[in-house]
Amino acid sequence: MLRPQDTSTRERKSLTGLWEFRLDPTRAGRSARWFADSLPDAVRAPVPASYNDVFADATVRDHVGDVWYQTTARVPRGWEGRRVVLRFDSATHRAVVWVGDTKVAEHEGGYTPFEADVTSLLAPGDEVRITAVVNNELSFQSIPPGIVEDTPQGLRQLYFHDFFNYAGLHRAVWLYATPTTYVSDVTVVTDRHGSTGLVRYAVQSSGDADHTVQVTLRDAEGRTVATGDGAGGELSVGDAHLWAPGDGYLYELEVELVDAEGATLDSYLQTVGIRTVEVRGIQFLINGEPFYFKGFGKHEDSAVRGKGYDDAFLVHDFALLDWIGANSFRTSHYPYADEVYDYADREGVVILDEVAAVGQNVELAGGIFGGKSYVTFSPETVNDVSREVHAQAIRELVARDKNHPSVVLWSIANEPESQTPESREYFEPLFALTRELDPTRPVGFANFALASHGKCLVSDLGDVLMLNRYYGWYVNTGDLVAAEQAWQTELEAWATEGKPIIITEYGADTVAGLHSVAPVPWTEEYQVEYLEMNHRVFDRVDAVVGEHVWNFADFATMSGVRRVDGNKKGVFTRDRRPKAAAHLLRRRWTRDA
Ligand code: GCB
Repeated sequence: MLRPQDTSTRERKSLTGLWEFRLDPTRAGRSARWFADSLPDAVRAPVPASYNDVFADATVRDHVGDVWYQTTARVPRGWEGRRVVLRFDSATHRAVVWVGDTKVAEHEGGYTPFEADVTSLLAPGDEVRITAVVNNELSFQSIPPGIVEDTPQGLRQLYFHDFFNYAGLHRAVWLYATPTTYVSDVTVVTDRHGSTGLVRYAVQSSGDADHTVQVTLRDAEGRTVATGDGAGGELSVGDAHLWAPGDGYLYELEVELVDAEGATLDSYLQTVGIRTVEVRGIQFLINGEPFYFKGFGKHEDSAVRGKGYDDAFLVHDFALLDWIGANSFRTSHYPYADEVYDYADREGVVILDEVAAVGQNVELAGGIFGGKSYVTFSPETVNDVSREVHAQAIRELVARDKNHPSVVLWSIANEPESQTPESREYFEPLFALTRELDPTRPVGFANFALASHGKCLVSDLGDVLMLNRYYGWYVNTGDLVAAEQAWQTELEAWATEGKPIIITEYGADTVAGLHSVAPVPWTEEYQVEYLEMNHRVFDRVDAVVGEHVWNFADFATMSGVRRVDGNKKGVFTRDRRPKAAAHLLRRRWTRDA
């Protein structure tokens, strides 16, 4: 799905700011048609932000069900005769949207955009009412899954993943205008032959006007380096400046629809990083060079705004990644805001892009969170309907992120049950789908400890092995000697598979400022020794091609006996101050720089 843009033929208007907002605890709003007028009894809430923590009110924080957002916007007068689209960059976890009294969109899944052509509902110069009902309930048929319990005290949301169920309008909302004959999709795939870069492009367009497609590729200085005609083709760039980790060099492809007189009907700008990605034997190659992933599993998480996108945190987090010597991160455990990928493209930071399938493992969650026991994959729990929701989430992820050079792998789940025949049956078609949607990027999923080597029935479907392991934390707690041996043994077993291994999680909860002479769990000293132990193990196994510490920063979770004000495995605190481990990682990750 293309982004809203300002180009010579397109304009966009951001609708971020304060919206009218209210909870709907009795789910009255849909039948009472709250969209049809000013939202009754509303307060004001920021967009983008999770609504949970902005009010000093536990009822809002813990609300289960519908909330309503409403705003009014003036349609620019210059948009006469244009196609006008309303776009939500996300609504967590699902939404229905009305313009005036007309329902225009309905979307399932909290982390990908959706939009509606609203041209016929607005007149340029007029004010228009936009209403969204956003629902945060998780069920076995949602990604991620959960269970809503109807208790005498009200609805309670249980879920199987370890981050707070923040909800609301987490990202920008836009009105944008395009010509009525317009570019509707662009796909770019890059390759190289010697020093020549190849840019294969495919353009889709819609609308009635006769047109042809012209493309112009410009370098970072704006010089034209290649041009092409037609809806698809291949451009050659002599002596190409490749996109590479640490060198986010971008070309820009201008896609134009041109009429018979040569006039431009529409112009869309697509950034292009020329690079290749390949798994060969136990290596992960970017531009033919072995790449070693250094970085983190992250979260979109900060105080007050929750999962709300924030420019300042974007720039600051990338500055910290650079400071510490990280070259990559995983968008654990859901697709992040578009702006994050744009920034990674420009900074030359590598991304493992993950869909929101986290917690399809009720056995694990039952143990960790004290929930009830269920069977993960069954007709009553994660079933064929869930798989279709999961498949759609993968389609939307690939459609949104396919052109980002920073994205080098699709991660189609985090720690699902993967040691049962049912799990293999569930995942086989999803791997096939992802490869069909994008044959150019490796596919994987993050494996969890109970599906260890020899037990996991899904790992062979992936191009790389992605392991989340907590030797020295959840097992061998406090005993780093035993942990080192056990970890080494398991890793050597995985190495016999002949695939590259990325350690996608290893970490220890650490309370900033808690110190001890002896390496005692929860202290800063223990986190340092824990990481050092892991690094010794990784450095002894050739197949390990990357290490992503869990987590970049402390983050909010649901309450529980194992969580003190959230998950404390951050190398930075939630407000992004370094723990001692940050300095250790900086030494390790910058030593060859
Ligand atoms: C995991 C999960 C991650 C948790 C982490 C932990 O394996 O993938 O979401 O936050 O462990 O800290 O327990």
